[in-house]
Amino acid sequence: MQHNDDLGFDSLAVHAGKFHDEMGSAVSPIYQTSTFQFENADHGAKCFQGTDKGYIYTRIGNPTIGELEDAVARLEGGYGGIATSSGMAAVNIVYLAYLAAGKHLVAHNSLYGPSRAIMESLYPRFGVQSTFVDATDPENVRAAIRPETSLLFLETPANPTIGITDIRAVADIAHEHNIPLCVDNTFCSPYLQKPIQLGADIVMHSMTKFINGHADIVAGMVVAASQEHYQKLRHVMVNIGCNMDPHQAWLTRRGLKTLGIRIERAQENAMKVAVYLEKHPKVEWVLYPGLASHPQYDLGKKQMSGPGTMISFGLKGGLKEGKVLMDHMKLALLAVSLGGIETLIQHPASMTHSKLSKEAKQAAGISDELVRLSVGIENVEDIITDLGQALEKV
Ligand code: LCS
Repeated sequence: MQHNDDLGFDSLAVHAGKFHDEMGSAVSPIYQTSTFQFENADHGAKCFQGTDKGYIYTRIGNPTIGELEDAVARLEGGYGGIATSSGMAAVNIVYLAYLAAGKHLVAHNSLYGPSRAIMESLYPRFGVQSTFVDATDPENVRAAIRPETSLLFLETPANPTIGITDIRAVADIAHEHNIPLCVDNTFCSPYLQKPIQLGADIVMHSMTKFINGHADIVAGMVVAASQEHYQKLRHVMVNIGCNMDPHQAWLTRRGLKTLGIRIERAQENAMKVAVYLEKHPKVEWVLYPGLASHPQYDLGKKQMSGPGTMISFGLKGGLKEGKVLMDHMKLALLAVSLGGIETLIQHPASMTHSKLSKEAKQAAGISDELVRLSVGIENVEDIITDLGQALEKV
């Protein structure tokens, strides 16, 4: 599975993973099948023993899903990919592969809500402990490590605080302690950030976001840097049964082809929107990795190839003002999720992070005035006009 790619990112995004099709179709067909026929009993036995690479059953492997796994793994520079039914399924197979009764997770305190919430509500039932720290200072990660720590987990930039963590610094700490590091690369996609090159052992994605990019799929991916990690993770996915469906994989593979150009356009828009918001009298602060005011601006420039399309900003006022803004947006959709071609706006305090206690919200840096914007590929003048008219109502 290891490749030495000399193709550029966009060329790989279009072509990587494509398998030979006897009909010569330009686009790989969808193998919409749950099971595969063996030629005879011996062939069946060899497939199960692994001495023949033939397909067996779609939960275990399928050519359409395999094409997507191969493409994303190559874009991330990893050994192999494991596609999952959702981003949360990807998070869970990483947790299940490396955590067990008596083991301990150290993670960044600002994660996508459920990635953290399950560590507090579900995993303690199985004897798993966790510590959440502000990993934007890697020394906090070092200080939280215990003898039983068996996984480090980061999200950078983090959802929704846009805090940036130094992947290389945390990977060095992880490896000093012989602990694997997983990075949730959802906010960047491999187009903007390659955690494996920075030392991560595992990368995961909600492909619901940038990789598919069209807001019509829920999907996840785990990419392992080595064969050892790959086998461990695939074993969990196959046995938990959180595999992707072939049709979902085919649509996601199609979306992936335009990842680079979608991000370029949305990122160009996001930069202009961020500059506009920073000057707006009703906006208290703006967090965007492309603005010099971002606290980890230099680190972002170093480890990401562009600032991305996600902006968080604080409205003067708070909860009430945030809701007024939401209610007056016309072009931007008032919706959760991110990374699609359409601009989405949401208010974490009343939406994605509403289940967290006040203290947990505070610890994760989520204030009542925080508004999150996922900038799309529309004409930027229209996005700015929309924000402008809604801000006037606040
Ligand atoms: N990781 C990150 C960074 C995410 O933003 C999300 C979803 C997930 C994992 C989970 O992926 P899913 O199962 O939804 O594919 N983020 C969402 C958000 O910010 N709003 O709605 C979903």
